[in-house]
Amino acid sequence: MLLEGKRAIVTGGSRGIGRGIAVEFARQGADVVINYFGGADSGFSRDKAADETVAEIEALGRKAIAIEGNIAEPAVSTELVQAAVDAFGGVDILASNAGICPFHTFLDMPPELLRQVVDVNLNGAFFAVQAAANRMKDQGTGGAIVATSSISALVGGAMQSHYTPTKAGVHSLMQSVAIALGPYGIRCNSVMPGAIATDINKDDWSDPQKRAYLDKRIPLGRFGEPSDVAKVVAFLASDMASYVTGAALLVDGGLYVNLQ
Ligand code: RM4
Repeated sequence: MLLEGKRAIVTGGSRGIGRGIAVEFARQGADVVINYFGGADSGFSRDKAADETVAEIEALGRKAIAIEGNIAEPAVSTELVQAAVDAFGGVDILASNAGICPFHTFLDMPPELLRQVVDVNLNGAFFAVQAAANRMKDQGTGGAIVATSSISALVGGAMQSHYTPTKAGVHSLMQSVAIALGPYGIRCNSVMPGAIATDINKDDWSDPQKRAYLDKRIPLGRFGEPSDVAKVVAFLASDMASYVTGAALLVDGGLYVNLQ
């Protein structure tokens, strides 16, 4: 029960790593507002994933609220904070996690696709952090922010030239806000997940050759699960990490260091 009585927001919290984080937060004793994207063009069955996540959290005996919205819109972050205040009385933890990676070749990258990825992954993180941090500052009791960066903040990807700069950006954002928010007792860190099997890379890794190659490259010998990342996020969000801020933690089974 690392997060007993804490009030958390998780963006991109209905599926993938975000869902893992939301459920782990609840398991550790927190109530959770999850944000999810279910717009008409999202291609995802809108209420199902969010409903399932809410049900999972409630089954753990915690409260959960699901709020639909594109995190690229600053108003969505304001709404998330308001929802946490109305339902739980405040915000202690933000997991800024919403992200997209529509794999695409570089030379013919459409400007609109680049803008969309930057808007969601980087600008969206900025807005969420800003809104949550203002509330935490007003509460006067500190807080913890953990962003989902990526191994892709450190290494490139031919099909991810729009995406990897946003993950480096999220890492950098956490470094800057760690300094800006330290005086308010708000800790800001990021996790850098490696190869975690979720919807975001389902198509990319449907190629058995690519999967077999990655399997070989990961020293721990397996792809990660959302829960592998979620446990680390919960740790960084908890008082166990009371003197950790501005840090980035790889959660990749050793993939990054396995260069040779
Ligand atoms: C990651 C990394 C993974 C990929 C995801 C979408 O940060 O590159 O391998 O599956 O992005």
